[in-house]
Amino acid sequence: MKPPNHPKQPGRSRGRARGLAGGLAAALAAVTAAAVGLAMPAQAASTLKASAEARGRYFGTALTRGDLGNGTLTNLAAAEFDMVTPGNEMKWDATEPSRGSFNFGSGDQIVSFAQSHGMRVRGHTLVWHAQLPAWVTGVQLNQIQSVMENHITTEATHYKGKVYSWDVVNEPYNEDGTLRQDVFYKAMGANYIANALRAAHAADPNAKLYINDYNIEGINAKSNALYSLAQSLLSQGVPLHGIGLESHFVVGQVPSSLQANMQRFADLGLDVAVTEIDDRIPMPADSSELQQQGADYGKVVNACLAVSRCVGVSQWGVDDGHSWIPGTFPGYGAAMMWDSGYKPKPAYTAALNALNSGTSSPSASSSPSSSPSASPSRSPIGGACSATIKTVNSWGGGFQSEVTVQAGSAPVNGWTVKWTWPGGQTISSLWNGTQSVSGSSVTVRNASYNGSLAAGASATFGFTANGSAATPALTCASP
Ligand code: G2I
Repeated sequence: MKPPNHPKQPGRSRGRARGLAGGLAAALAAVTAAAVGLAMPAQAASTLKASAEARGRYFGTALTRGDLGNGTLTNLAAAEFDMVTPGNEMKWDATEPSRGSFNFGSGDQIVSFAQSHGMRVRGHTLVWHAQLPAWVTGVQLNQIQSVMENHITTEATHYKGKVYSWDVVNEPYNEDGTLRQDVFYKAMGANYIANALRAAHAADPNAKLYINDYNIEGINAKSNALYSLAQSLLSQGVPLHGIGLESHFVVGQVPSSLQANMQRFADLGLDVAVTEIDDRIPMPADSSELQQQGADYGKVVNACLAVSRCVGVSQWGVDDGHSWIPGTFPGYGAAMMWDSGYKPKPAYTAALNALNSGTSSPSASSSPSSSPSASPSRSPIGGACSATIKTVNSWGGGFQSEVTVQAGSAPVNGWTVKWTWPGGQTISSLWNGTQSVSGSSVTVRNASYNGSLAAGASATFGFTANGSAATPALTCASP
C-alpha cells in the first residue's frame, strides 16, 4: 500500500541580469497579454524562470546551505529559477536554538546567494510545530505568546525588505480540518494564527504573508477548514495575503479540483502559490510513470496560469539526488524535474511547455524580476535571421542547450535553424520548435506560436541531447 500523500515528520535531509532588452520584452509581453487578454507570450523562452516571467509568474526552488557548496546544482538553480525558499535555514531550530539567542548565518547565506543571482526569496517559516527547539515546548503556556511574537518580530525584522513573502504559519491543520494541538494552539487557541500574522506584518509591512500547508491542494475537509479561517481572518482585517499549497504529490494523483480550489482562495482576494511541489513515484520509476509525472507537472503549471492570483510555482529542491522523498517515503523517489545526474526529465519539458503554450490569466500581483543568465553573443544582424546556441546544463552522457533566434532588420514570418553535429550527438527532447533529423544534420523550424518575430525580436527553443556538449555553427533562414 502506498504511503499517505503527506509529509511525515521528521524527514531525513539529504542531502546579471538577462539583458535589459530581454527583461523589457518579457515585461512587455506580460503587459500586452494583460491589456488585450492574449494567452500566449509571442516569444517562447527556454528556461523555467524566463518562461514564467513572460507569464507574470515566478518559478522557484528550495535550497539548503549544503546545496550552496554544489556548483552543478547551484548553476542549474540559478539558470532555471528566480525564487528561492530556504529548505531549513529560516526555521525556528536554526534561527533561535536557545531562548533569545538568534542565529541568522545560514539563512543569510541563502539570501545572499539569491540576491547575487537575481532571485527573490520566500521566507520559510516563522511558526511551525516541527523543527521547533525543545526549549519552546518547555516554556510556560502563559509565556508562549510573547516568545512566539518575539521570535517573529526578531526574524522578520532581520529579513525585512529581503524576502518577498513569509510562510508565517506552516502546516497548522490536521487532515480532518481541525487545528493541530501544538504549543501555540494550547497557549492561544486559534488566535495564535492572527497574532502571528499581525506580528509579522508589523515587522515587515511589505512582505506577503502566507499560511502554508500540505494536502490542501484539492477541495477537501482540510482546505475547507483553511478556507473558512481565511474568510474569518480577512473579515477581521488580519494581514493575510496568500495561501501556500505545498503540493507534495504522488504520481497520477494531482487532485482534479486543484484549479477550482486555487480560484476560491483567489476570489477572497488572496494570492495563491504552489510552494513545494514534488511528485513521487514508486521505485523504480518506469517511462510511463515519468510521462505521467510530466502530465502532473503540466497540470499544476496550467492551473497556476489559469488563476490570475496564482503568483508562482516552487519545486522542493532541484534534483532527485537531493530530494527529501526517499528518506521519508521509503520505496518512493524520482519526484523532481531533474534526475540525480541533473538531467532534465519529461516533467521539466512538460512544465516548460505548459508555461510556453496554452492560455492564462495575467498575474495580478507578481512582477517579473531580473534574472542572471548570460546573454549569448550574437552574430551581426542583417540577414533575415541569426541564431546562437549555448549550453545551459550538462551531465554524464548528455547536455541541454538553448538556441536564440533573432530577426534581422525586417520582421520574419517563420524561421528555420540548421546545424550539423560534430560527434554523433542525438536530440532526445526538443521544445518550442519542431525538428527533423537526417544523419548528423538537424533542422529546427518554429513552433506554431513563435514563428512571427518583429524586426530585431527573438525567440528561443531548447533541447536535451545525448553525447558530449557541443556548440556547432548554426544557420538561420526565413522561408
Ligand atoms: O518535509 C518536507 C517539507 C514539508 N513542508 C515544510 C518543509 O519545511 C519540509 O521540509 C523538510 C526539509 O526538506 C527537510 O530537510 O523538512 C524536514 C523536517 O521537518 C527537513 O528534514 C530535517 C531532518 O528531519 C532533520 O533530521 C535534519 O536535522 O532536516 C534537518 C536539517 O538537515
